[in-house]
Amino acid sequence: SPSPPPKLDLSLYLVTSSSLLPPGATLESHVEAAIKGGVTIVQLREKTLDTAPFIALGKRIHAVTQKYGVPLLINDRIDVAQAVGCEGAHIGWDDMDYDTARSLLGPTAIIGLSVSNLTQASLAASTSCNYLGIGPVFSTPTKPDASAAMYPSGVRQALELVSSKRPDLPSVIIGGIDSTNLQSVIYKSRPVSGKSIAGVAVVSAIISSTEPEIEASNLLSLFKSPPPWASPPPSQTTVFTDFYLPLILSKVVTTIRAIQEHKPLVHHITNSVVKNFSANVTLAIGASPIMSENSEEVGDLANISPHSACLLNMGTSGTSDRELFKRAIRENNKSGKAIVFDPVGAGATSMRRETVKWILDEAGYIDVIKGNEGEIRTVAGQGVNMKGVDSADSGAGGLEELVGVVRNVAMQERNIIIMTGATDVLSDGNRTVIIRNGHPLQSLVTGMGCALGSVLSAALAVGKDDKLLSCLAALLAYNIAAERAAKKEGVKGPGGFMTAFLDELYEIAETSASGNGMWTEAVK
Ligand code: 3NM
Ligand code: MG
Repeated sequence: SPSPPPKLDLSLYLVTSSSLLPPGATLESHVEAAIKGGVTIVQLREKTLDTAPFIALGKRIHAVTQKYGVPLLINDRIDVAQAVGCEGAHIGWDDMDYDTARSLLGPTAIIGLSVSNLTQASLAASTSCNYLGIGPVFSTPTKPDASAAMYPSGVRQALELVSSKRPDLPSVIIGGIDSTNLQSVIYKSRPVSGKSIAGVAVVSAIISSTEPEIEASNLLSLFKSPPPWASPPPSQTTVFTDFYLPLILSKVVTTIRAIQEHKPLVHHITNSVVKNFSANVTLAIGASPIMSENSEEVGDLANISPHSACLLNMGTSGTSDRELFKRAIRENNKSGKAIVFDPVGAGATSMRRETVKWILDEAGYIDVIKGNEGEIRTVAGQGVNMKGVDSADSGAGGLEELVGVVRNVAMQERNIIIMTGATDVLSDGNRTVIIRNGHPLQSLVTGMGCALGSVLSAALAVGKDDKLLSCLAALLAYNIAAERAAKKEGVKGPGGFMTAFLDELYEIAETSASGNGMWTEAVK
């Protein structure tokens, strides 16, 4: 009996566009090289070809794909697919309807449908099509007339909807994907439950490349490997109780000891108000600060040491420097170094709101976002009125509501969210911790909030195994240093408090390193 058709492998899906080939290249040789590099399925998408040359090209490309056992699909044109005799077709919403296409191509043809929004996702999942192409993830010059960008958050919603209707239906994502953003898109689009992405579809990343085989091989290996920043997800949802306190306190000590041992580099891209204080805080905890806003060196800084992290603070003029932000995020993503993002004054102006949205949607993966209530609400997409960049801490909806906001954003961004205030809330989406340590004087010293980012970065630079616990350790050390400083003899206000705080942070670092007991204060 004939062997069953091979399982559909969508891992690396090449969509063609002859007009984007580099000078001198032919589509046949380019497709062949890409298949050698790892392309698992090919779609011939040639929008400007007349019927006869389209069929002729289809036959030539089919000869290539058949040599490697890779399926060939035709975009839009069911008649061309029939004439070529290839494995199927990909159709959009302006093309022939699915049922007619299926009846013409027969039950064994591979038919894929485009999905650009939730309505289409729902309709497509109610057909018996073989796969979905979800996109555009980002807006792309390759398809200027495409629908609005969905971004990873929109892709995830579509995947969740599809999973609930047709759990067996695989999806690929398309639109603006290349080797610099592939892993963060996959990571952030992963549905909370249900089926993950079956593959990535690209046009320009491979077609415009002068090294299609190398490019395809690189894209496939990026798709197949976990991203460098990923830590294994916690095995279960944990409610921290006092039962965990000894574990947490020992984590504080080991984290600070590791900072002392490795002296991690904290690359600050931060605002001009807090540079000096942040550098001093970084030194006091035992790490090594560098302040640089030069995009030429962010790559070197991300690779200079096995222990480093990058703090991105959106204050003052840095806000508009998207090129710098993007390079810093992507370089640190690539080397698996943590990025801490402080969306200072996020809700204050439309420029800041847009920058935050762009960072989350497009720039790459952010490990930790730390901000006050107004800033985190802005990150959550809630409209908030912020007058300045000082902490708001209104707690308008009560603690339970704040916890909900923090947990939801963490779940959505697949990262850690820290909302600071008189009560700090941190969550990785699964585990949520509420901390009440600290002192009111903290809000009277400028840079106290920003410099927490420095200590978080230092902790993450040495503790990637459980990032939530590393952040918790940093937050506790920071707030308990503040409590001790405020109680210190002679501290009458913000000025004395500021210098006493640096001393106490230093003291905590030193005593942790020497293994002396330190936690006589209650963790609240
Ligand atoms: N379809 P590139 S986006 C062919 O959203 C195509 O359905 C899209 O090209 C969709 O990889 C797109 O060069 C173009 O960005 C993707
Ligand atoms: Mg179409």
